[in-house]
Amino acid sequence: MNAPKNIAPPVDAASSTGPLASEIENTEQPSRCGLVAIVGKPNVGKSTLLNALVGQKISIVSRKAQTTRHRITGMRTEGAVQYVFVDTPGFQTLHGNALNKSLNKTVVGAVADVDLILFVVEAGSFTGADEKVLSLLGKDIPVMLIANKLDNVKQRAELAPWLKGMQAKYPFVEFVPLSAKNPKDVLHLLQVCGRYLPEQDFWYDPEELTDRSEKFLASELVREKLFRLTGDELPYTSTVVIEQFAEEPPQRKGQKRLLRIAATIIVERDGHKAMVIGDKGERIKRIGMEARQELETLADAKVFLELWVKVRSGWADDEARVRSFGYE
Ligand SMILES: Nc1nc2c(ncn2[C@@H]2O[C@H](COP(=O)(O)OP(=O)(O)OP(=O)(O)O)[C@@H](O)[C@H]2O)c(=O)[nH]1
Ligand SMILES: [Mg+2]
Repeated sequence: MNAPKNIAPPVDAASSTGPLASEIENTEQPSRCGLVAIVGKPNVGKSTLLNALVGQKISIVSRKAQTTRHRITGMRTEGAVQYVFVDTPGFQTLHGNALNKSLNKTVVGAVADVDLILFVVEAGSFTGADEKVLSLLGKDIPVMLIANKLDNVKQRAELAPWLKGMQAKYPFVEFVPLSAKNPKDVLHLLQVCGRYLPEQDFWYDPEELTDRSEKFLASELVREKLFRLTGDELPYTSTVVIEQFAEEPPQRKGQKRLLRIAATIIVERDGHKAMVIGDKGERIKRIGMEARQELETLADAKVFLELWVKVRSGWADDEARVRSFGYE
């Protein structure tokens, strides 16, 4: 087994020795640029980590599994280094329906041809679902173990034997226990990732944050609010389709452009539809309001957002429907 090059110190020590943003910036060096895929089982904090690494929320997050359903690219340029991070859906091991097959296809596609893989688990835990994801990773791309949610580990000393056990499972190039919610940990990880990127010119304009369109972000924000404001049953059986997306220039100088959006929330049953609409339409109103406000900030535009709900039973089992709703 290859010995790991580095076992990152526990988070407290890492925080105090972590680099400052100014230390990462060094324009004298040749430019580096590369792809870093973030993979793991559902709900381990991959999207939270992507957003923290990019420094802007571009991938939706919820406490429920199966939040991310697409490959989402987020860029960050610091000095001579351009990081291109790829968030992926949590790898599904439970139900083999058409939606889950599509999610897994996205994961498998995303780990090919990258420069580095961040394999995310919850610190101190390694289940069959984690094992399944690890088995998808070949041995020719460097893989870092990211032990996330370190803030949930009360006894830090217990992590050392767990990390040792992890060494035996795969020749990880680095072991990084961290909390995706701790900015110092994230900056430390960013610096470590930079070492694995090849010397080459940037692919994107340094100002760019994502390759995803405003239309896509709009549908994702509606889905996030839907996930956050409804019960546990709904997420697995719902999706959002943008029916209309139009951009209008500012009417007068000093005003913002206007995005006129109509979106349909697709659910599987009439009972789910009632759940989304809520008492006197309260819930759907709130979903729309929260999604609109966030999109206005993200897109720096005025947004009109109209929401509808439709029942399409069995859509997640129907391959053609799954594709027509925008999944791979
Ligand atoms: N305590 C703690 N919670 C975290 C941390 N990182 C993420 N979370 C929480 O974990 C939950 C799942 O986060 P996500 O980022 O949506 O996880 P994911 O792996 O992208 O999930 P899927 O897209 O469904 O596979 C959310 O409630 C996050 O707030 C962390 O470092 N500490
Ligand atoms: Mg996610």
